[in-house]
Amino acid sequence: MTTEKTNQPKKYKTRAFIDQKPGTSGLRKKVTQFQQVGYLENFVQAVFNTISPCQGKKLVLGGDGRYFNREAIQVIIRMAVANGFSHILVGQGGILSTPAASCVIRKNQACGGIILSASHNPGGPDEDFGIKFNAENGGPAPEKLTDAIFEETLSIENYLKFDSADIELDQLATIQLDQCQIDIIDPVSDYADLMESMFDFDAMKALVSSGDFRLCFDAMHAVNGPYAKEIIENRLGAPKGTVINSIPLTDFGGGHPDPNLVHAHELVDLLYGDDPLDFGAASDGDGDRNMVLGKNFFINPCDSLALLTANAHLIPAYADGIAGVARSMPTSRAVDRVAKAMNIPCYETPTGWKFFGNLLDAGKITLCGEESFGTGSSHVREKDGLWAVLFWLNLIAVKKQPVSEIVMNHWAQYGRDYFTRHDYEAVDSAAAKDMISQLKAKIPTLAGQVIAGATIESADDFEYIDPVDNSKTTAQGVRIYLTNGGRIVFRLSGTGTQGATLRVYLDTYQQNPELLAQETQQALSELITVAEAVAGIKSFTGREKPDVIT
Ligand code: G16
Repeated sequence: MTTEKTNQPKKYKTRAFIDQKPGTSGLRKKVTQFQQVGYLENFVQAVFNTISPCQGKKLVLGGDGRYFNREAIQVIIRMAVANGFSHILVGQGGILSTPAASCVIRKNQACGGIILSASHNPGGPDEDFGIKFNAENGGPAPEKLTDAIFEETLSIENYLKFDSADIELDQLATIQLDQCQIDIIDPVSDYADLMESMFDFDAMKALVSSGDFRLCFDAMHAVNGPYAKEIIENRLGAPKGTVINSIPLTDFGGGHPDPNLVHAHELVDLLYGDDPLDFGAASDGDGDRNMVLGKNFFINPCDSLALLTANAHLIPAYADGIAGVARSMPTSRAVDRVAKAMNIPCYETPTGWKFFGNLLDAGKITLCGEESFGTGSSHVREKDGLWAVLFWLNLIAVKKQPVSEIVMNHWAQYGRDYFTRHDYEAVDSAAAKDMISQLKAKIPTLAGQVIAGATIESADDFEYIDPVDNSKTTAQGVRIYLTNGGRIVFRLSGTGTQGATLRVYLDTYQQNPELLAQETQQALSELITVAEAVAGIKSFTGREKPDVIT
């Protein structure tokens, strides 16, 4: 153990910032905003004030390794010590994936953790940074906590920080700083052990080392590289080089660490070429999102949730059954059909992983997921990219079928929910808000109207009452249901850092066996026309087409 010399904690005067309201997942802003004097410190002090007293408590700290991660870690350590924490667990190199942070918080019974990430948003000096607080259950702070943190940021006048030298982050060590023990921990091992305890590693080893099954995991130069190397290559024995882009870089190699068909193009090329691999997967900046691909085959995240639910009994961790499932409102209703057949409850929550926390803690659900490439379970309180990939590998090892066959068999049994999301990014905020408010104004008169040939059955602005604590969350997106089974949802993203991002979600159900293998945009083309006719997307946004289609 090394002991660092410190001075007394200093109380620094600061001025409040008015823009520190956490969004869907923490506070996300440009790096340059975080670099303003006192900006990071104010938010961190607001967190500490909200959860005070901090004396004697344990805190977990880590991030996705993006630009400004290391600097922020040093600041937060000094502040945490000055605020009286007795123990801080920091991922080596300042690294902890979001699900691993959740795992470490739970395993060590910490009072919570600070995770530094802007998820799938790009990194670098002119790109994005983010910070979020996870509570003692390991999950994102619920709304009442983020609201309280925001209130605190508006009136903050001082923050506490020690004046001490930087902590060495790259060596596993225990350092005593004043009254606080700081452990630099291996960021991977606890998480990898948890995964090994949940899945049938023997069956998966046989699959990935058989030579007949070729796979690739694209870590997208982001945090999951070391985790995927340890689990997929070292513990499961996949050939070296199976994990690509495995070293976390501060700018993610200049790309978007967003596992979708657009941004994970290096992986997509390997799964859709002349000689495609059997299985491909990618995860995002902080390791909580996932994309899974089969040979020439994309698994929509909504379908993935439905399939994992239907097949959970084949996985050791869920062999005794699952209590229930949940999906975010815009996610397709594919999982609802499976839950109905299994006679288990299915909850519909607002967008944001924090809304699953109470349901998981209360044991009402075991699996949950979102259209935004997030799937997870009660093993931690975050969505978990690598867990979803391992779940799929375990499933393939048991079923001994190609990915496409597994999915098509599922559609044959349950029908298929075609789903797409159209994103209009960085649009003028006022225009986007205007579009949504005009749409809301139309809600009372929409039912019964025929628009672009489709009859509207009902429309509303989604509200959620948490079944555990009865808290109410309003204005979570405009839902329009058509009599033909189609659904359109409009909402503004809560994770962007520039202007507004309009998300239009479209899904429809198809049972006709002849029509289960259509191209998604084609299958949804009529619904796309209705969405434009009802909302006037082009005229409000000034865009002819979406920037990103997933
Ligand atoms: C976060 C949240 C997710 C949400 C996603 C998109 O994910 O944890 O629950 O679905 O943002 O949110 P929005 O539509 O408001 O942009 P991540 O992976 O970005 O942390």
